[in-house]
Amino acid sequence: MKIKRVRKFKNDAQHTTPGAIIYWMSRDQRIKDNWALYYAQTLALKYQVPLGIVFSLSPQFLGATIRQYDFMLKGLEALETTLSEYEVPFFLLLGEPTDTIEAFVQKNKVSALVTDFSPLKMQRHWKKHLFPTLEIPIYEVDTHNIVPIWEASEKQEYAAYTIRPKIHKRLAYYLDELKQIVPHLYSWPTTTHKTDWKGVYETLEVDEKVLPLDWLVPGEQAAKEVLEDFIDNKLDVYDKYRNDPNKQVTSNLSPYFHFGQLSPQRVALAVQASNASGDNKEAFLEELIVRRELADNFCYYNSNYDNFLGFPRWAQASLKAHREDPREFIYSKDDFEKGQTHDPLWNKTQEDLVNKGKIHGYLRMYWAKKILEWSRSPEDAMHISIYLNDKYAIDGRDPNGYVGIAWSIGGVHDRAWFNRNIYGKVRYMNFNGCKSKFDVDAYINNGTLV
Ligand code: FAD
Ligand code: FO1
Repeated sequence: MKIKRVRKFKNDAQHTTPGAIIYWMSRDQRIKDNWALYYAQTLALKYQVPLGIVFSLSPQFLGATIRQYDFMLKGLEALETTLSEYEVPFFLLLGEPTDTIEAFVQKNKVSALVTDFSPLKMQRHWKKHLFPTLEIPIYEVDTHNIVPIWEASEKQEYAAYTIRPKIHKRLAYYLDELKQIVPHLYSWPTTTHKTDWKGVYETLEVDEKVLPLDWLVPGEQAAKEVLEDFIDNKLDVYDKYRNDPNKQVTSNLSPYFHFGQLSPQRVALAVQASNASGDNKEAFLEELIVRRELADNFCYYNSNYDNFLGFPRWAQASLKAHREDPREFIYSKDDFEKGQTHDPLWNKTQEDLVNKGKIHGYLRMYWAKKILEWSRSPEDAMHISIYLNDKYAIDGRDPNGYVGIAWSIGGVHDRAWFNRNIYGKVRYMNFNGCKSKFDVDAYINNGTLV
């Protein structure tokens, strides 16, 4: 394993006690292909101590509903079952990590903690408050990005063209074969119990009206099957049809990435090894690696990733200059949420978001840009888009989501276009543009995700 994937907090903290080592799992909820878990076991074997996985379940999380919690919890339940083959117990702690982890560490005399990486503010807030309270070695492992975020670039990148060469330069080194944990040699010192999964649902304080999805199966095994199906049946036409919502050739892997049920590095290796043509591999790997890791880069280096202040200066200035432009249509959050606009294409995208939990990638841009066009201000548009995406999308509250919305509304990672009403210099999209790309009527009448 490449050691620069790991960052140590408190460089002076030493392994002084023979206590167990824990992996505090958050973003990367999988056993296979998980560098953080692998590193935790490497340490535990070195110090000849037990190993455990701890997950701290918040009763609410950034507007998530039962749709996303159910996907996550079903994945974790399957993970707990598989983990029993490894002599590594799984502990689901109820509450915010800032309340649960320290108590767990004290009670179990934990000797070191390993965790995964996320660029988002909530996880950073947890770590900022928790880590100073722990007197043990703490390691953070980036097992989500192929090139660890702190290795890819030391600053916020302007666009794909600036990060691409940096990532490509390091790819041969970091895109190596993944390593797996083995059954652990040292047993957890106290009796451990299986999680009461039914009881866990009762602790949640989330909206239960947004129902779980029935077309997408959660968990590592399902993720593997979706990947295989993509490679066997879709990758070969990915480049040609990925922007056509009627063809549905995109991978639908984003929910699995979001919850860490699948490793992007595994997907990159599998795609590279496939028989697909070079163009298709290249088009897919550009999205999977460059665009996805660019989104993490933006959120990591710009804490305004979810608001107007995160937009580039040219976009802020031109959106400000067009703030008072008359709007032909203005809709409230409620109108948008109910899909009650004058535009049947937009209403259909919103219907997909609400009912299927996912809008086709090409139409996600149209969806957010029209929210800008039909809102009172870009700030309102950001707020409404993030609210809707995070409430209904199965892959919501992800760096890709914040950046996709900021790209659409605020020109993040894009260039200035010519000036126009409301949008200023932010790139415009319209209904006729969609008509020239795909059969809009067919999508409105029959569009489906699978
Ligand atoms: P595929 O085309 O199969 O792509 C494979 C993988 O590449 C994706 O799973 C994703 O990890 C990555 N990828 C693809 N497109 C992008 C992109 N534009 N930026 C960064 N990474 C990309 N993505 C989310 O994961 N969660 C979101 O909440 C989300 N919200 C978005 C909102 C808007 C307004 C926009 C414009 C984009 C959003 N995206 C989001 C990015 C992108 O649309 C999705 O990642 C993609 O549609 C997921 O479907 P897929 O897995 O079938 O994609
Ligand atoms: N991470 C946690 O560590 N604990 C949680 O309770 C938790 C809930 C949750 C709900 C919805 C969701 O979309 C994500 C959630 N995550 C949780 C975090 C998630 O796994 C990712 O780390 C971040 O969203 C960053 O991508």
